Amino acid sequence: MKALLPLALLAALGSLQPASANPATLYQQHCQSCHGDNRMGAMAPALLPQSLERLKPAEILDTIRHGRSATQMPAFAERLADVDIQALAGYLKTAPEQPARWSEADTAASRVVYADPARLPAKPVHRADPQNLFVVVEAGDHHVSVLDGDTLSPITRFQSRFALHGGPKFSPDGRFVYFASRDGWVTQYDLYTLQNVAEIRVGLNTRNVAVSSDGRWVLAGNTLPETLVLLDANGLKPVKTLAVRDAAGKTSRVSAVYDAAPRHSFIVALKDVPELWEISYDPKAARVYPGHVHDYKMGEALSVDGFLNPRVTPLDLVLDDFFFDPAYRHVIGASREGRAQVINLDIRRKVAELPLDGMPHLGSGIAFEEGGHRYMATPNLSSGRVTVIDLDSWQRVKDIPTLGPGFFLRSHENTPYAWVDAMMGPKKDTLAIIDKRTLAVVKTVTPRPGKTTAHVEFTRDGRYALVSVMENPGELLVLDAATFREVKSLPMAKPIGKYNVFNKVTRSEGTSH
Ligand code: DHE
Repeated sequence: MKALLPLALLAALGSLQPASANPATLYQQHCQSCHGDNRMGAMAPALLPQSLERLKPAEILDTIRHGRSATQMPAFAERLADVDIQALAGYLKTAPEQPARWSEADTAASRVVYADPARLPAKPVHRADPQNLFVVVEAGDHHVSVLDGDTLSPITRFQSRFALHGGPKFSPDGRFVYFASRDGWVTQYDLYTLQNVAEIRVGLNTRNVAVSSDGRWVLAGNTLPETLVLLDANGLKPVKTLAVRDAAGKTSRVSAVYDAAPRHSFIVALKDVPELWEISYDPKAARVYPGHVHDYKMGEALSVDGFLNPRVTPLDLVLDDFFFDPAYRHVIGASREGRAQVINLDIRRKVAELPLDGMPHLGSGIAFEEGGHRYMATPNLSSGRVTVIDLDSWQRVKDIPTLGPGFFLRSHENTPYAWVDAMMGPKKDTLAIIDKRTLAVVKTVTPRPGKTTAHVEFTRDGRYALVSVMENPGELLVLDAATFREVKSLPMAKPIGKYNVFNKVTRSEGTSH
């Protein structure tokens, strides 16, 4: 008969956990050589709480235990006790002992030039139409594929920085494409010679970049540190860094930066203060008030050069997701709490409130004309419907029911249809096809049952829709835009976004800019 241990002793034994080693020491011994001093990133990505906020604790544990395939991240399950792995995972979610800093000098020192922009050949080294290339971001193994848009076949594939996010942006002639990675790297890539031109790390955590419509500037918006970094678009030399703060000195993370081509300016959305900034890159820009617009008193001289300096529009709440009307005169902004407003960028005031309650994903909205009216349509992140708004009256015209909350909506001038996913809900494998003339769903397609299918971009002529099966291994599907039938599939590693040079540089109204 087994001896029974007293209950109190059993309880005490159960609460005894083997002690873990000091996680800071574990980090130095096992992680620092790749992930950098103070966890700021080196040849491997930064491991700061801000860099890891999109990962669930179980995913962090899994990566430490089993490594990451197709990268140099090894598995530690055999090398470290599980209690040490857990301590390390917890440690990575806490702020580092030394606050993470990234200065202008760090930015300047990080710049790498791979090819002298002045010596690049004038013509492409490939035979594809340079205006009809697609750039596809593959998140599964951090690569980018470049496709010939006529034959829809790959012409090259190259490794990118870790975790590219947001749309890559193109120079006005479509020759260069600029990528931003979540951990601060900006890359200029030449689509003629299929090589990197330059790279620079502008911060520790970056939202996105915008390229000026005159092709001279790249503006990067950061959340860590809270800065905007202006770069020369030809070679990525840093030009200036702006600290992002309000009149009272409260700093703000940047939510996103946009190029407002007709205004010759960048628009900057802020995450933590109710302001919208506009930075003109027109050399003839009117002078602006020095410091902050809140301090401005009528009659005072406007004494700072308006060129490349911010002009502030005060808001009555923080808006951080935006849709611009085609003329870039108005911007519809949505707050995290689900309120939406229309701001006129000329008079710098709110001109309408919009009843949008499904968490609209305005950044993915599209504009179109129908029956003499100008509309915009947006998917909703918390509700299965596409909301259509009349751009003249700022009225909600219709909510089109779909099979679930969606992330991306896309169309093209040459198709009567707009395509939306339902990737934020259980029907993540479906795409609803909406007729822009009747504002009704005409077809729902499920090309790969059970697999997340989203983000459509059309070919230059609007004949085919390219869709991502966002799995690893995943696929890039080509569907006929009129019959909705599949015509081709290319294997890819979790393709996310794809971007057609022509649609982007001509600012097709059915896609993002
Ligand atoms: Fe994005 C664009 C914000 C999560 C894929 N995303 C953008 C833009 C913003 C934004 C502001 C527009 C910038 C631009 O294109 O220059 N995204 C956010 C978020 O705030 C959010 C919800 C959370 C976050 O931590 O950032 C978020 N985004 C995601 C994803 O989970 C997606 C699906 C996968 C990923 O790679 O992270 C994702 N976002 C994208 C893509 C674009 C994008 C593919 C560009 C769309 C385009 O067609 O231009």
